[in-house]
Amino acid sequence: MALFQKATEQFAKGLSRTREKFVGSLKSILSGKSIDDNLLDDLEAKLIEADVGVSSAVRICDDLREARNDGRIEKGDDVLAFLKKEIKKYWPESDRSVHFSDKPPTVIIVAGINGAGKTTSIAKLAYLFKQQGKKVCLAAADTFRAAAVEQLTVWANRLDVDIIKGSGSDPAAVVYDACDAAIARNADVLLVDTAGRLHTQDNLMRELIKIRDVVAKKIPGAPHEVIQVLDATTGQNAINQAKAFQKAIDVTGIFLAKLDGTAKGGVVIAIRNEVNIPVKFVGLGEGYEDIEPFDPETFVEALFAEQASPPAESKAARTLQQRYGSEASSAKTDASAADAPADQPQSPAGSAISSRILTWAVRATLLCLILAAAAWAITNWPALSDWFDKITTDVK
Ligand SMILES: Nc1nc2c(ncn2[C@@H]2O[C@H](COP(=O)(O)OP(=O)(O)O)[C@@H](O)[C@H]2O)c(=O)[nH]1
Ligand SMILES: [Mg+2]
Repeated sequence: MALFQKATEQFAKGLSRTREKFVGSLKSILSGKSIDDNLLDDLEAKLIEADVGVSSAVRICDDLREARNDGRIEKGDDVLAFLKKEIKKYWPESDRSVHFSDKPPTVIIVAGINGAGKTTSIAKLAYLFKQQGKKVCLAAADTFRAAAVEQLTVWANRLDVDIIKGSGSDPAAVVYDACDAAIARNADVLLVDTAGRLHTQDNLMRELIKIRDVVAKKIPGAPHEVIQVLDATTGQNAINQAKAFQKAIDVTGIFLAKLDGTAKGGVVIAIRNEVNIPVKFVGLGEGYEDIEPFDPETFVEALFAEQASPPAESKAARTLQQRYGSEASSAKTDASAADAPADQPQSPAGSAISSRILTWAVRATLLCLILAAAAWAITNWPALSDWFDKITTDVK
C-alpha cells in the first residue's frame, strides 16, 4: 500500500512538467466551449504538440467526436474527464512484468542509443531486483568506452552487487564470461550493459545480435528480456528508435528513462499506439531508487492530476485566458476535478460572455468615432480642401 502511494507520488512529481503542458494547454482551449469541429481540430493540434503522436491524437479526437455525436459528452469542460477515462483504456491487461526464468539466471540485455540512460537504468533494475531478494550480477559489456565500465563499477559497488568485466574490447567475450560467472555464483539475474548505438550503425547492431547469440548459446532460453532504454526527453525521436531497434533485435520491453523534468511525457501514449512493445519501467530521476514499474492507471492519474492548491503561475494563466474570453476553471478545480460531474456551475461561461460584451462595446465605440469623423469630413469638404491647398502652397 505504502509502495503504491509512493509510486503515485513519484509519478505525479516526475510528470509535473508534462502535466502542465498536457492538461494546461488542453484546458486553455476547452473551458467554456462547445465541442464543434474547430475545437476538435485545435485539440488535435495541442495533443500533437504534447508529443502524443499524430496517430494517437487523431484516434483521441475520433473517439471524442464519436462521444459527442452519441451525446455522451456535450461541452469542452467535460473533455478532460472523458480523455482520462478513454486513455486509460488504451492499455489492455497486457504483460508488463519481467519474464524471469524458472531456471536462473535470468538474462536481461539492455540496449539503446548513447546517453539514453542505459547504465543508470541498469543500476535501477539491479536495485529493484535486489529489493525483491534476488542475487544480481552485472556484465560490463560496454567496452567501447573505459568510462562506461568505471561508471557501472561505481553503481555495482554502491549497490553491493557483483560485476563481471572483461580484459579486452570484445563485448561478446565479456558476456560469455559473465554467463559462466552468473551460473557459478548462483545469480538470479544477469543484467548486461551494452554500448550505445544507432540503428543505422550496422556493425554495432551486428555486435548486439552477436551478444544475444552468445547468451542464447550459454543459457537456454536466454536472453529472457531485451530491454531498450529510451530517453523520454527526445519525444517523437524515441518512437523512431524503438521501431528501428525492434526490427534489428527482438526488444521485449521498454525502459522509458528521464520521464522526470520533461514536458514530453505524452510520448508514453505515442509508444503505446505506435510501437508494439510494452513500457515496463520508467525512470524518474538520476538515483537508483528513481524507478517505477510502468502502470497505466497510475500514469494517467498522474497525468491528469490537478494541483491541490493552485500554483502561482495559474494566476497568470487565468489572466491570459480571461484576455481571450475564456476562463481558467483550473483555479477552482481540485484533485478530483477531472472526474467532476458534467453539470458543474457555469461561471466560466458567464465570465466569458461578459468579457466578450466588453470587447464588442469597445469595437462599436471605435467604429462610431470613425464614422462620425468621415461624416464631418464629407460635410466640410470645401473648407477642408481650401485649407489643404493653403498648406501645400505654403510648403512650396
Ligand atoms: N533526470 C534523469 N536523468 C537520467 C535518468 N536516467 C539517466 N539519466 C541521466 O542521463 C545521463 C546518461 O545516462 P547513462 O546511464 O550514462 O546513459 P547511457 O549512455 O545510455 O548508459 C546521466 O547523466 C544520467 O544521470 C532519469 O530517469 N532521469
Ligand atoms: Mg552506459
